[in-house]
Amino acid sequence: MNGSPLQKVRYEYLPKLPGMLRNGISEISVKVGNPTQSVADQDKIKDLFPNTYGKEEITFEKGKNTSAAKKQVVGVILSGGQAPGGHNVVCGLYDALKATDKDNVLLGFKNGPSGLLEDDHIVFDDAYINKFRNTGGFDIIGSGRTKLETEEQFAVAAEVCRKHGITAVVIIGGDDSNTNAAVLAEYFAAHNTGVQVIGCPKTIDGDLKNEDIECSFGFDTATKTYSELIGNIERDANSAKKYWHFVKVMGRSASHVALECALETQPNICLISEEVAAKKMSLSQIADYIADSVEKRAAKGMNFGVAIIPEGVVEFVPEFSVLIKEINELLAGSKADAFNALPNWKEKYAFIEKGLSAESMAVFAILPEGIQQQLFLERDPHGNVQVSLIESEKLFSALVKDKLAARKKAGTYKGKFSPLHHFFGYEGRCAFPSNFDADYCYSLGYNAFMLIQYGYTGYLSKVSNLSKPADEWVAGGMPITKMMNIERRHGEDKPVIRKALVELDGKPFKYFEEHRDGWAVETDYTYPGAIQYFGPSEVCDITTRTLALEKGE
Ligand code: FBP
Repeated sequence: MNGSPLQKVRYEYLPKLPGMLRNGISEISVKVGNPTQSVADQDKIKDLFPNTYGKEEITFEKGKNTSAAKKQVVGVILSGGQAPGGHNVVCGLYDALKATDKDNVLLGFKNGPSGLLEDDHIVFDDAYINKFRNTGGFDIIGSGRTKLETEEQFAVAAEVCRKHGITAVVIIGGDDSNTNAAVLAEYFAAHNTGVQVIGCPKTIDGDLKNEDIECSFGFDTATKTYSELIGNIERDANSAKKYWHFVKVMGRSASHVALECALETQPNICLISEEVAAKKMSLSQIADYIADSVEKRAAKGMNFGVAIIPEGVVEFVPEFSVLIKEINELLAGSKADAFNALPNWKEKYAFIEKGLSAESMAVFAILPEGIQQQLFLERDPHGNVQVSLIESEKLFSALVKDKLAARKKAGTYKGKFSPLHHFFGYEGRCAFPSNFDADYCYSLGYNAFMLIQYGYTGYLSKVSNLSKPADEWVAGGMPITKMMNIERRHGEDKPVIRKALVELDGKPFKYFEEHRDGWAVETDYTYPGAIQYFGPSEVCDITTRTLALEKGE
């Protein structure tokens, strides 16, 4: 088989399953737990999911397999952004399906949910699957962000399933995709299609987590990859002693990725968006907070440092989100054409000055020109500012530079400030999965098939006790409706899985809060190094600091 040396040996890696799934398909029985109810808005969710609501939590255990013998034709979909380990979910699903009956069939719908709607699929076989074992990426079938959410789409999906005799669909995705998996399961049940739907929790962002999902897959590998890079940068900073590095990390709105990287690397600064919102911090206050560290370190002769900036932070700065709303309003509909027709930035600036409130203009005016222009140029198909494209690492370093210039004038600061900028996101999403993600994902896929085989629908493949060695992991399933509540989305009440932001009273943040003042002025960097695939278990199999702290370890 072709590939790099690591790729070849990773093909051979045998992922570890939870103890109760290790004795072969014939030795997996089901323990049915208590009926469940949704985390909030029980009556409304029950009304919306009459066929799938309130089902029992289930756990697999060692015992005689009592599931009915039935030929299974399963379709699998990868949905949304890439996350390391996705291939192994497919491999685990395939292996369990084939071990149950070699005539079972696994179809992979290509390029995300649209593959199901367009009936664009491949049929997996050993030769194809084996090329993807324990590798990163989603290129086994591709992924996409089409949402499966309308009745028309569900009807098309039902027809595609009928055509191929599909008995179950597995959707591997984040909170939205799993919400949609629950809605699809309900539709299939209500229309007596006989097609089951099972979800699997994916996203590097770590924001699909709750009392049932300890972590989404991919978070471990992505944060280890970013932490390796941040650690390397810290060592460079501590060697050269001349740059301040501003590192933006992916993670969308939540700051789980930034926090985990901070716990792994002990940088001088790490912003946490959820704290910025809770304290209603302004851009100027954030800049002062960072400048304080720069100044204190400079006073000790350390004109270098590392600051981690979470991708979504600017959305959490109250004055900035007002500014964004006003800009969206300013360019709504045909007003955008009038703006775009203006010949140069000077005239555009005058247009903006006229249209924004005095408060928002004051915020706009302190932004570096590059960022000001980004706010007006990078717009989504609805004409809204694409906040995720804002180069917040450059924004904050520019604001800090201004603060330091003022402090220099006042005579309080005498150092040198040379900032460098980095954005780590795509670098981590397709890394070779860590042993943890390789094992977790394979288990999720294997387990998803057991849920199918035992006839469950509207369930999420659940593997828990993850901070312990894999043989102590607990495999089972949870009705997705249990994780749902009603939220306002696009002006309508919708049943959704709640996004998990960083909890400011949670143990990971508390640990960070306790230590960060020291990290800000000292140089207490830790260097995680590259992910290790072979070697002692305490080096190779350990998962995140976040999970360890959450579990009180
Ligand atoms: P998911 O939520 O789909 O898992 O995607 C995560 C993510 O990597 C975010 O961290 C990031 O903001 C976004 O995807 C980037 O999206 P795209 O791949 O479309 O550039």
